[in-house]
Amino acid sequence: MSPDQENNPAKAPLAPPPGPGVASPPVDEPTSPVAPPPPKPSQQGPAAVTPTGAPTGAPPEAMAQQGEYLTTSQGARLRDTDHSLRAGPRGPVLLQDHHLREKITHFDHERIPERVVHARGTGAHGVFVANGKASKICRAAFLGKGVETPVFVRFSTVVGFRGSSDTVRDTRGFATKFYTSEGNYDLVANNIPVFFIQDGIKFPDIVHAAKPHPDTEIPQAQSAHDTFWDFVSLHTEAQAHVAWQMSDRAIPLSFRMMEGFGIHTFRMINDAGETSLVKIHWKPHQGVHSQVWEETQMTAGADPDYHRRDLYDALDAGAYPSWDLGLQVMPDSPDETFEGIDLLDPTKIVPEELCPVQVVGTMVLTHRPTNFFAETEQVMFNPGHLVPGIDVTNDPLLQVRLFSYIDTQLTRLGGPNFSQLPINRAHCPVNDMFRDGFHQHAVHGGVAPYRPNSLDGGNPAEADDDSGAFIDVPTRVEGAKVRELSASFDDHFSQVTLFVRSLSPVERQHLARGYTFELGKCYEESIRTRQLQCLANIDADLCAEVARGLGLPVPEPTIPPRADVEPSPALSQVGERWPVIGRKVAIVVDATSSPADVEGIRQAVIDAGMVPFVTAPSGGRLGEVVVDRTFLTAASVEFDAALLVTSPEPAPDAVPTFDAKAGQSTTGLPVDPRVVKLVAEMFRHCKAIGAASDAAPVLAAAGVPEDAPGVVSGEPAALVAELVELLAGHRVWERFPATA
Ligand code: HDE
Repeated sequence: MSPDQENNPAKAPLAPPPGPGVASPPVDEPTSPVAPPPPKPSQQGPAAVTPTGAPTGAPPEAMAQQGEYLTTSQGARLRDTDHSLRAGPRGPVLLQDHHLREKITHFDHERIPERVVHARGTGAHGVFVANGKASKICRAAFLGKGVETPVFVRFSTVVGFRGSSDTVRDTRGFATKFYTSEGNYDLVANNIPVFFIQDGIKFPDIVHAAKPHPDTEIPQAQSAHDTFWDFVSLHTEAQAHVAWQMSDRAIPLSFRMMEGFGIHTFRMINDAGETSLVKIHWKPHQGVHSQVWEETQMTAGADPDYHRRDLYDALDAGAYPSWDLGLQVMPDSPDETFEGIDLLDPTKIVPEELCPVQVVGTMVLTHRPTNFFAETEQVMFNPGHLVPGIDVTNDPLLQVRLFSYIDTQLTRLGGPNFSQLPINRAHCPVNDMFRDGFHQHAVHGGVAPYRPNSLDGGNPAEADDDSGAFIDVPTRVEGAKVRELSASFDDHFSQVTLFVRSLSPVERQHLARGYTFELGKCYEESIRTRQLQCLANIDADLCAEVARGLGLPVPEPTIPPRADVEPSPALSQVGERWPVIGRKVAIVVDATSSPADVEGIRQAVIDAGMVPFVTAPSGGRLGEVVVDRTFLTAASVEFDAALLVTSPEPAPDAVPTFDAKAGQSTTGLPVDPRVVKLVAEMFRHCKAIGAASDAAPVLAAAGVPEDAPGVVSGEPAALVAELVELLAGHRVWERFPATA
C-alpha cells in the first residue's frame, strides 16, 4: 500500500475481482487532490430567484465543480476512470459501463458551433468607473459620478475561424458587457468607426464574400482574395470600411492599443426626458498603435496567439490596460443630421474636430477569465441589451442587429436560456416570467408566470419612470413602406477621401501597400481594375500608386474630385506622444553581461511601467536574474524595443558558469546570429534599440549604423529614459520608408 493510500483509506486497492484474469495494480494519483478553487466573485451571478423574488436556495457557486472526489455527473464517487469495464483484461468493452458512456457522450458534445463571425475572441474582466459628466444627457445609473460597474470585454477578429491567427489584417470586435444595477448594457463595438454596409439585409452577402472560397475554403482569416474584392468593388458603400481595413488600423499591435467605436448613433435620454444623438468611443490610455505588415506575418507564424498572450501577459504583469469611454453628443434634430452628415448612415463618421469626444468614464481590465469556454466562449452580446437612458435610432444596420444577436444564440448556445449562463447573468434581480426551454437552470416557484395575475399576489409588478423603467423614446415614424434608403446615403466616396487625406505620409504609404498586396492576391484582373476605379474616385495619388504596384493603367475618376474635403487629424495614429505602460523590452544578455547591470536595467524598465524580458543564450538564471526568453524562443516581433547588454569583453562580475561552455554564444560564434537577426528585424521595423555596453559587433553584424535615428547607447539608467522617450512616439518614424 502506498503512503498516499495509507493516509487516505478511500484509495485503498480493491480485492481482485472474482474469476479469471489478473486485476491491474492500482494507479496512484499523480498529485494529491485538493478542493477546487471557488469561482471568482465576478463570475457569480445573483442567486436564482422565484417570480416572487424568493431565493431558490441554490448558491451561484453550486454550478462549479466541488468536492475532493471524482464523481459521475450525478455525484456518485468513482474508483477508476482510466479503464473501461471489460469482459476480462483482453475481452470486449461492456455496454453496461455507464461511466464510460457518460464520459464519452459528454466529450462527443463538448464543442458548440463557433460564432459565424467574430469566432476567435479573447476575454477579460474589469471595472468601469463613471465620472458623472454624462448624467446631463443620460439618466443611466452606471454613468452616475463615481459609480463602479463590473465589465467583461471580448476582443475578436471577424473573419477567421476560432483557431485562426490573431495578427491577420481584419477588423477587430471590441464588445463590452456592463453588469449595471439596472440590467446588462452591451456596447458591441468594433475598432473601426464605419461599417461595410448601410442596411443589415446585406450582412450575409458581405460575410459570404469575405469568408474563404466555398470550393477550397481558402484563404483563412484574410480579405486578400477574389470574392471579397469582387463584392466591395461592386458595392461601393463598402469603400469607407475597406479603406480603414487596408490601413494600419486593421493590424493592431495589441488589443490594449485599439480604439473602440459603437459605429451607430444612439439616442440618450436624461432625467428631464430630453434626448441627444450620441456616438460612443473607447480611447485607450496605452495609445493607438499598429504592427507593420511584415511583423503581422512573422507573428502569425511565431505566435498565432500573440494578441491573446499580450493581453494576459499585461494583466499578469499588473500593467492593467485602460480606456476612456467618450461621447460625441449632438442635438436630436428632426432630420438626424449633424453638419450635413447623416447620423443614421453607419458608413459615416463625425470628425472629432467638428464634435469633440467628451470623456464620461474609464474602464480598467484587471483579470483574465478563469475558464475560456465558460466565459469567453459562452458570453453573448446583443446591441439590444440596453438600460434606461440609452435607446436605439433608425440606423438600418442597427435595426437588423437588434434581431440577429438573439437569434444566433439559439443555435450557438443551444436554446433560449443563454441569459442564465454565469457570464451572461445580470447582476441585478431578474424576473422575466420566461419559463422552461432547453437547459433551464432556475427552479422557479410560484404558479402564475403571467400578468395580470392574482395567484402570485400580482407579482411581478410593472415599473414606471420613478421605479426606473426602460424608456422607449416616442420618436415620430411615418412614410410609405419601401425598400430603399434616403438619398443622403448615396455619397460613398467623400468620407473615404477624408480618411485618406487625414493620414500621415507613412500611414498613407502603408495604406497603398495594403491595397497593392491584397489586390495582388486577386486572380481576376477585372476585379483589380474595378477596385482601381473606386480608388480613382477616392484619391488620385493613392490610385496611381496602387495601379503602379499592380502594373495596371490608372483609371479616370467617374465623379468630380473633392478638393473641399477637410482632413481630420484625429484619424491619424502618428504624431502623438503616449505613455509607455506595458510596452515590452527585450534585455539581451550573454556570458559577458554583468548580472548587476542586468538587474539594474530590468528594475529601471519595470519602474518606467514597461515589461522586461531577459533574453539569453540559454534558460535558467544569470546570477539572481531569471531568464524569460532564450535566443531560440525569442522573436523580435514580441518586443517594442531592445536593450543590448552584451559586449566583446566579459564584465568584471560576469558569471563564468552561465553558458560557460559556449562562451558568449551557444552557437560558438563571437556574435550569435540569432541576436543579429533579432536586432536586424527590430531595426527594419523601426523599433528603438539601446546598447548598454559596447554592442558594436552586434550592431555591425546586423547592418545597423550606430548613429541611426532611434539607436542609442550609454549608461543603463540613461538608456532606459531614452527608450521611454522613443517609445512614447511608438516607432522611430524617421527610419521609414522601410521595406516593412
Ligand atoms: Fe455583429 N454579429 N453584426 N457587428 N458583431 C455578431 O453575434 C451582425 C455589426 C460585432 O464577442 C454575431 O453572437 C449583423 C456591426 C461584434 O461575442 C451575429 C450585422 C458591429 C461581435 C452578428 C452586424 C458588429 C459581433 C455573431 C449587420 C460593430 C462579437 C455571433 C446588421 C458596431 C461579439 C454573435 C462577441 C457578433 C450579426 C454588424 C460588432 C451573427 C446581422 C456594425 C464585436 O449575431
